[in-house]
Amino acid sequence: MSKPFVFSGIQPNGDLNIGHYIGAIKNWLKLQEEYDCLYSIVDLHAITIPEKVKGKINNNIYDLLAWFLAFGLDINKSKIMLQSDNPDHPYLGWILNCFTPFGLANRMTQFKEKTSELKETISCGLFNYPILMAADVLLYDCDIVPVGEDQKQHLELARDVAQRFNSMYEPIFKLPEPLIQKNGARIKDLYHIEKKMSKSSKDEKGIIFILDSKENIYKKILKAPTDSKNSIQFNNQQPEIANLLNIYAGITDLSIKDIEAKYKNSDYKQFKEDLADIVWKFLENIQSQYHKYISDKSYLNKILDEGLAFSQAITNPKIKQVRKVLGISKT
Ligand code: AQP
Repeated sequence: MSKPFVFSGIQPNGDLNIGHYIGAIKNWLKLQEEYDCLYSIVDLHAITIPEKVKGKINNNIYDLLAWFLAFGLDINKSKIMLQSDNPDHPYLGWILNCFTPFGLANRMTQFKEKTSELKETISCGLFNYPILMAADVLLYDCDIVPVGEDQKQHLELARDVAQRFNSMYEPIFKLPEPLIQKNGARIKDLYHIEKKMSKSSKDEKGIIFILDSKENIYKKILKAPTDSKNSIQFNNQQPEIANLLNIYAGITDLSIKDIEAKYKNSDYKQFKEDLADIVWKFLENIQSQYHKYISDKSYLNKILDEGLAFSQAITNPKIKQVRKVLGISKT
């Protein structure tokens, strides 16, 4: 492989929102122009909270794939694979479990947050999820892993585990670098500004879904809470306006400075109306692309088959190498 390798994934555990586009997929589109990219629908991660995906995961998988294509992932540049199609992922995941000190895994803040939310129903799979993520990236000798702020700690764990394996056996794993987008890295819920827009949000009025109707988009944006300053400025004292500016910048590619200058003499109403127009025009086009792709299941299956073949061509030899180094293969 001549170019640096990129791996990233999204869980098929709910409907995508504008945050997933601005924080993840938009970045993927740029990366596919420069790097060898493999994007994954990480369904083995999605089942770590089985009650959330029960009876829906199959549809979610195809939806996610159709959204990827609708946003512009180009299968001539990027490959897309379904994580559970390739058993090398959980295979290496198990091996890396054995190389992960419990104390290290037990430090993951995301698990602690989820524990307080899910209480006694929380699964061991969710505890081990960062180790499966380590396997996802280490299998491919990835150079770059685009992640959100909240995944940074998991990528550090992947590096620690790789280092532990490398120093104990042989240096066969490459240490991946995280790539975190600066602006718009985290789009917040319009109503709960302290939380990110998320698939698991229970209150839908603060989430702009990719498949939202025009009416809903206008309603959500125009009614989004703001402060009383009536000044369109990006700062910590105005988190709601800062969030709307991030969405505006994320969709238009204008800089925050340029948007602030454009709305220097405008009120919130004008700004929100323009933002609703911009978001709807963007999503209207994505939605029509999505409907085209989702109706062609054989095409979607073909993409996943190609993604699997591409992925296994890399991971099968890697697993062979891991087994050999560990001494668990036939001699
Ligand atoms: N609100 C957001 N703003 C910016 N980026 C976001 N991402 C998610 N929400 C936002 C990024 O999208 C990718 C999705 O990864 P994931 O599906 O593995 O899980 P996640 O980050 O946990 O997404 P959700 O929606 O919050 O799912 P739940 O509710 O299941 O936890 C990642 O790159 C993420 O940073």
